[in-house]
Amino acid sequence: MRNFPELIHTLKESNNIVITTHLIPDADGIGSEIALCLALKKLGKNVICCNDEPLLERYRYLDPHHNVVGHDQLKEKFEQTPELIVVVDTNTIERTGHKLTTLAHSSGADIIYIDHHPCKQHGKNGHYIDTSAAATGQMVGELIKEMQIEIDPYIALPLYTAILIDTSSFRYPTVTADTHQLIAELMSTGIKPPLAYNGIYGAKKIEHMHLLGKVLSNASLDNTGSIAWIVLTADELEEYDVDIEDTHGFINNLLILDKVKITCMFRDDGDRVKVSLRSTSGLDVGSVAINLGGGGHSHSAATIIYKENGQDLDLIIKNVISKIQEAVL
Ligand SMILES: [Mn+2]
Repeated sequence: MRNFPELIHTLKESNNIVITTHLIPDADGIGSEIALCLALKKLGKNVICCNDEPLLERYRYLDPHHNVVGHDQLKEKFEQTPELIVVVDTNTIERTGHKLTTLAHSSGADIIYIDHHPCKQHGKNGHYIDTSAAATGQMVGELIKEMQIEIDPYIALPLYTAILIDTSSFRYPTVTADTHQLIAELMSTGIKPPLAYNGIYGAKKIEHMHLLGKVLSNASLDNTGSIAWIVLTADELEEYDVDIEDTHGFINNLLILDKVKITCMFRDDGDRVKVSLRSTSGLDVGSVAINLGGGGHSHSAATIIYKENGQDLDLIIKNVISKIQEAVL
């Protein structure tokens, strides 16, 4: 729900502002917070991005002015008590981690959520929740435009990257003409796609490719040919020395299969299995994930299944695939 006037009023009335995002942040969370931070600085605000942990090396190109700190560095850079905490790309304070949750409670700051995930805050005054938005980065871009703050290349690159990553390179049904309109405006500041694309997708190690090759060579298809899946184990991650973060995109490789409507990735962590789901067909994997105890968007969702009662990985896969078949085919 776009409630720009109230949101903009709150932003303009506040001076000491902390922007944060969810734990283990992705480029949408990080890009959105950096862009909003730079925009609010142009209004003369005392503002900083503070996450549970410092920025990972791979995202530093988005933050040349060092506006993002980990919570433990906050005091050095930001002495004031925040009046306002803006949470982007998630919609509960708990998802920002216990350090930020404690800060929110102890400071007594107001909290605003800017997010595109389905949630309880939907429709509540003051927050900016749009579950149809392709990325939080798109929402932040539209907010910055509505505030008539000039978008410069330092704001444009994190927003471009946020939208690129959350749409898996513009391939989901959530991508609209408005998305591309904003992308055009971002590019007109002079930023170039390779900078974002290579920063996110073009910085892998050779071990990453070897693991991807192994995982893809064992990809499976159900008997209808419309559901494809891959399996990744914690042992393989260790063996190939690949970061979990680097494996999130593995599932996207399945989306190129002819007639495939839904793709899954099962990551066996030992005592539990993380199940990621993607859809490029308009079929709703979000409700499938909810049925399995998880959640997410209609095109991208996930859940975690614990190996209780002796359930092994094969049984979990079989159950999940048949649940998907029942739900959407
Ligand atoms: Mn997002």
